[in-house]
Amino acid sequence: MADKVKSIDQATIEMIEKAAEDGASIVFERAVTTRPCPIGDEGSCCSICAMGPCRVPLPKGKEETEEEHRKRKGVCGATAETIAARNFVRMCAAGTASHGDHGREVAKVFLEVARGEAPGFEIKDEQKLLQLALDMGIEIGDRSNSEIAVDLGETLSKEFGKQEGELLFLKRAPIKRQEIWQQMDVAPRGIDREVSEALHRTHMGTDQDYHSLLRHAVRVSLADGWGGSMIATELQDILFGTPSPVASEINLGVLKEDEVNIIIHGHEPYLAEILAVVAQEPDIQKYALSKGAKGINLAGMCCTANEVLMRHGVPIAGNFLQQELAIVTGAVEAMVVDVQCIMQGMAEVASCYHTKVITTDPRAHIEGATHMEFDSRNAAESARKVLRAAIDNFPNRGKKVRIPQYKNNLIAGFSHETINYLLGGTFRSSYKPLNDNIINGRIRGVAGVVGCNNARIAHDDIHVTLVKELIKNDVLVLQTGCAAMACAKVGLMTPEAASQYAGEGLASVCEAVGIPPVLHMGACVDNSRILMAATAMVKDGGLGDDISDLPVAGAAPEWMSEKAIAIGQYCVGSGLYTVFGVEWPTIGSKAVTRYLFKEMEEMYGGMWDFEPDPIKMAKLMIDHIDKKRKALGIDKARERVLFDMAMRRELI
Ligand code: SF4
Ligand code: MSK
Repeated sequence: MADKVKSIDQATIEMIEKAAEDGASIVFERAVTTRPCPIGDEGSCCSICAMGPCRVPLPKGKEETEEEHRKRKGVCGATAETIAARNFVRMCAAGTASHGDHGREVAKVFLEVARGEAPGFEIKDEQKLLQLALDMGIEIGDRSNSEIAVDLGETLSKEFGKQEGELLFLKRAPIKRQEIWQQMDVAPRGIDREVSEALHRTHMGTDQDYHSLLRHAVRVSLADGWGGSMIATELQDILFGTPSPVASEINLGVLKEDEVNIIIHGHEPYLAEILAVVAQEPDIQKYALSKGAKGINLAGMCCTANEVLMRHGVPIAGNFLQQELAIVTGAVEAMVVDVQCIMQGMAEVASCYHTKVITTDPRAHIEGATHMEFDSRNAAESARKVLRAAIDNFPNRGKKVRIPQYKNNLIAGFSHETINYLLGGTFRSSYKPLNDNIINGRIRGVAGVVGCNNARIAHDDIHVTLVKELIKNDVLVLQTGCAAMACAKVGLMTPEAASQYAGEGLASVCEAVGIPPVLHMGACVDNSRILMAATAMVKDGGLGDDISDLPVAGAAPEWMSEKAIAIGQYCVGSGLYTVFGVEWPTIGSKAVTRYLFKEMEEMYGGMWDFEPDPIKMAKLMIDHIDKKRKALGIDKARERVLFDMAMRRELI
């Protein structure tokens, strides 16, 4: 994409230019020099045994005949359908494994805290602890929080290795949804079991019917959304606090010229949580002063950023495609990383500047980085070591410092519980006011717009264009991940954005409640909050009896990771219409693509779609929302909506 726009974000554009001046090789350049493989792109390459790799691409430029289609086979006779479906299942399994391993680590730290073995942490949300314990059938009585927490941690830890039965959180879904999962035989048993079975099924010569493979793709992905991700979100909330609205800032302009800049990047929030606390210690502050800095400036990147933003208001330096660019500012003393979405290229970029890339997780090492392993049982000391290393690096800053002066305000912290409270008030916490405003047509529907950035397309462009189009059409938007950051950077996450960008109906509701038209719900694992919000909408009545009845749609317009595919598949398997942009990984098989895009709707009520153009994508989502409104018999209500002040006062 040499001649194409690389980003719509001015801070990013300036740093791409600076990288070229400084001779640093970055992702935007590699995306030009490393072209995508067209066969892998369509899911038509199999490399799971040493008789391959076998490539079975669609014929280019002409329709395939039956005879040609039958010839497309690997050495073992595997069809293009089997190959595309196997690749798809493996993506779902990798996504579930990643979120699952995150959830497992949270459960481990949670148990250490409950047992008094991790002195740096404590249980912050007692109410959520008790509520979740009750939901899980754990005795409360006059037992201490620690005793209850140990039982809860052990119960949820067992979800990973469980061999029989069903995941406990499936019971949170609407009854009708649970029945569909039973009928389709896709209710996951244990998180690890489904991942392991996915790898077995897709081993050479095992499951070779694409229907059966794709059914397991639902099962393993549900083990992400209603398993690993949900466990991570729930236990993190209890441990670190359930997010509530918090103001902060976003973009590379949050870095400070005269302070030690430390970026926390990755996904698991423990180290970031303790860094935020320890950075305030007088000794550490004094140490920073002794090295000539005016203070310590913590900023986040990717989903770790979302976690500490939601709970502490720590500013965000940028999203996925900005990680190397933060280093290019020349002002970052340490890039502290844990797991997932960390580009190896950062280590090479860092070698052009003074930045130390510090890996902290035993599961994720990077050649050329400094490894300083985080110890949850001695968290404060781990954090101090990292902070001292960053401070020691401050005097090494070179002359190549230039921080782009772009940042924007945002309000984040819209957990499922917070939305419930904001809409319903303290004594009647409920989604009913949201449902009522959907039924009366002021809000047309709800969209979840989530996922990554992708260097193959213009950074942030599709997110922002799509979300602006949705809110203009009175669709309330819920966001997580890097998608949320893209929209925050252009000011869509402030209450003022309602009057500026939203349609009259949505704006009137946002103004009455005092919320932005685009709500930040957290990190990628927090897409489980969107499942809970959808379930609450069903339970509070008036919008059907299943998630698939809701006027709701989902999208990951700039996706790139396997986790995004797992998220999409569990959304579809939970009844949601879900559109992806960039590229579609099964187009090498028409049958597999038809199964995902059409046949799944008959089975699960949700379906996949693909559209790279953001305006067309918005139209697809709005058409789906309108289709659901019609089925619910509420399509006429929107025509009657008028907004005088008296009506506005009655909105909530
Ligand atoms: Fe080729 Fe079959 Fe081996 Fe895949 S499993 S690489 S299609 S021979
Ligand atoms: S960090 S998974 S690039 S959203 Fe969750 Fe961003 Fe995608 Fe990683």
